[in-house]
Amino acid sequence: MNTSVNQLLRKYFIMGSQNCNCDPAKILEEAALIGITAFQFREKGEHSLSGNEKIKLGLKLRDICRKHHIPFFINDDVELAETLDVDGIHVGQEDQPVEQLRRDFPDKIIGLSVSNTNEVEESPIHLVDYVGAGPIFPTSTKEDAKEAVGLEWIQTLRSRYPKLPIVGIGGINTENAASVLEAGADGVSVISAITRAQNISDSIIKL
Ligand code: TZP
Ligand code: MG
Repeated sequence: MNTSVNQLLRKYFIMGSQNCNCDPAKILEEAALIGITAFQFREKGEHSLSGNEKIKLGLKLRDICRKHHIPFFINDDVELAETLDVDGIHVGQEDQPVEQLRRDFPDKIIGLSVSNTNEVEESPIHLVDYVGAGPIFPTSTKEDAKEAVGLEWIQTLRSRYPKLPIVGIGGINTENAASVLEAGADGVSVISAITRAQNISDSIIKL
């Protein structure tokens, strides 16, 4: 992949079937056509698929990404990372340790969620390719989301790590995306701003 990690974070779309009122493949096709820069398959929480159903959907979404040359990430699921031959893996603080991930997947893009200074200090930041910072704003998409940390969290991370690729997450929409970039993020990652958009194309263009 020729694009640098900070560039591919610019419009980072995350989705699982549980986030959709219609066919996820249809949503991803439109999003890919209009100009998302990365996609993460996050099949998680209430009403999410598992087993063969999850693999089947993952393969379908991965193929859409391949067709449009969009990097395909998996959330947390290391087994599926192999099966789907993903470009990258995103993990949270409670998931598989980054040290082990990096050993197992030396060439994949690895992203880690960080919500506060404590988590950053306890994490091997030098081993990850980017961090997901948030939740920046309140969100109801993730059932167990932590409390919103605000734009200050992006500013803090940026001043501490001038070169680290950072993507904001949580409650980001067409109205507030610019403030996340102004605070120092390389991009915005969104679920509902796309899956619940009245007009997906309009929404992506405005992000
Ligand atoms: N991690 C922190 S907040 C969040 C995740 C996966 C949910 C983001 O969803 P939305 O709809 O963009 O607020
Ligand atoms: Mg996780």
